[in-house]
Amino acid sequence: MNPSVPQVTTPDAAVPWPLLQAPPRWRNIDFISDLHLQDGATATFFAWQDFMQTTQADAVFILGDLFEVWVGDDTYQPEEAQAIETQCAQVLKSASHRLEIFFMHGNRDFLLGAEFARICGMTLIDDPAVLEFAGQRWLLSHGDALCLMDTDYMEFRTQVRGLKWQHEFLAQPLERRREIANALRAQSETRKRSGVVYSDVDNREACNWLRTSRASHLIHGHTHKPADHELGAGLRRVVLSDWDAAGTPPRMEVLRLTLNADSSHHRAGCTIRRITADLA
Ligand SMILES: [Mn+2]
Repeated sequence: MNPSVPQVTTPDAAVPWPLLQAPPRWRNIDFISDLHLQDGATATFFAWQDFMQTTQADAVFILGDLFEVWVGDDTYQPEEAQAIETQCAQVLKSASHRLEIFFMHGNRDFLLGAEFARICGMTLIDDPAVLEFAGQRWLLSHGDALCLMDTDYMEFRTQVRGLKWQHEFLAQPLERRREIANALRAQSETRKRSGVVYSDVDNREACNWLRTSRASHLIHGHTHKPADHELGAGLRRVVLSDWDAAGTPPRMEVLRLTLNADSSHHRAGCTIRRITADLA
């Protein structure tokens, strides 16, 4: 067994989610989500590429929606050099030689499969997953599974995360899958324009998850509402920002955990910071 590779274990029956033990050599861990990369969004792609090439972190956790849409690993055609899938695969693969990359599915890219992850040199992790770092537990999630008030979406989510739906969807020709995905995105755009108020993460359920995993912090994305919420009883919900490097002001934020210089992994001690990607 290679001790430099993080081990995924389930240490006790009480915690139903995978536990990821950070190796002792990790000093910095970066979290990003909701980049929504797609053909044409070049400013955000280049900002992210720079970040992946230069970050000082030992590990990068991508907590979902790296891609705006993912309709199957066969969208990756390496001979299509300009396609977003090809460009991202190159960035991930080259970064994976100097740091660990973990990928959690978002609601846009939940069909990203083991084969593409392998090509990119990244490790797929479940949603949620528990990370042990700096003597603490950190609960990681994309966040959409916690938006309980949006009952329509929760129903849709249950359906599309099921094996039967995924099997049937992936059996369709690529062009048909792209059409379906475009129709779904158009529907979601119409809903957005109609001024519908998007439901947020349910704090009570977030607390339940935190207590179940015996973690103090939940780190998630999805809502595009970066904030640090105090949930009481020492529990916190830390929300990542989405990325838009062409926005005013540009959004390209990284959440970084840094082990305090005087602490070992067995004693609590790390700082949480939000930094812009070009300073990571
Ligand atoms: Mn999302």
